[in-house]
Amino acid sequence: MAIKGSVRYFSFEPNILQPLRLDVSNSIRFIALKVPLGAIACLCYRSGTYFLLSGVCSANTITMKKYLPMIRALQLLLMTTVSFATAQEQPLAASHDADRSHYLARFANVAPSIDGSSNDVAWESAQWRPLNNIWLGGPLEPTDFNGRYKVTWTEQKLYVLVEFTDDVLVDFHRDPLTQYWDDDCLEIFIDEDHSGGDHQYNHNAFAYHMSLDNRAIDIGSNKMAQEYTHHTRSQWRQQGDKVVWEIAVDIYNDKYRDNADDNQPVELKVGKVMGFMLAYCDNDRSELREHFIGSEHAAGDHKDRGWIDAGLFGTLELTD
Ligand SMILES: [Ca+2]
Ligand SMILES: [Ca+2]
Ligand SMILES: [Ca+2]
Ligand SMILES: [Ca+2]
Repeated sequence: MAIKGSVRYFSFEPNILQPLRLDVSNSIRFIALKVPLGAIACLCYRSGTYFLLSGVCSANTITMKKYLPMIRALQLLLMTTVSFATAQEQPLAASHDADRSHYLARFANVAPSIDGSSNDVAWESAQWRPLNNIWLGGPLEPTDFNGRYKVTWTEQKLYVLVEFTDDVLVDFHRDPLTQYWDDDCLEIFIDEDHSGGDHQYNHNAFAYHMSLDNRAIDIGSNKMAQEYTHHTRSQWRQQGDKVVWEIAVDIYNDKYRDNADDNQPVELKVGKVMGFMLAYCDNDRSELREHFIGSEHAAGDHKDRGWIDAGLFGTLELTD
């Protein structure tokens, strides 16, 4: 017997099974039927990767206490299958955290002018997304920081518009390569092939730290901070109580070599899928940044890992 269909949880206690669902990638289908204790059949298929529990029994005749061993067995099997799927069939999905955002970026017939004004036609049809996940720091007042962003693209470049309120703008470290993350700065994370994975000392992905003086800094393959300002064009302006910041970014793949003179940006096309994420380091008056706010949800206690792990990035899909 094989069953395919939408996700179905045990109806009598969904909050028990919900955590199991959260443990795995969205792409792994999970199907559970009502089963009698002691007669559980769990099968994992290579194609489609789903669970099949066979048997017949009315769930409401089983007490929660009796059901727990089955749930634990299911959890174990679920995790085993996730590992199997990672290796065999789902390398992209399993390399990312669950529940990543998916942004559909519309093509710009006319590229936005990078001038700190959002009155370009290309921005009119682009969707706003919030920049509102606190990765470091306590609760945040909207006047301290709040922000949102849009993305559009041409064949040559990706364009990012960020609009935010930050009550105090600071650039304490005037050397762009020194403690740049403790000044106010906007981080743009790009993983050209949506591979996920480590990018701390390589160019599997880039994490451009855009400083208030429009420079782009990331760690190079020599494990030192490097300037990549030549990958970007950046301009922001204060407009009322908001900063409007536009950045154009050349997209490089993981073959990029520091100090080589023949690196070529990738040409962008409809249907291309990249890893993408934004973050803002907000410092107003402290030695270290006071808040770090990202566009993606970061689970667990260790939320500041986007600069190492491209699996935290969201998905950016280029559309027409
Ligand atoms: Ca503009
Ligand atoms: Ca602030
Ligand atoms: Ca990559
Ligand atoms: Ca600030």
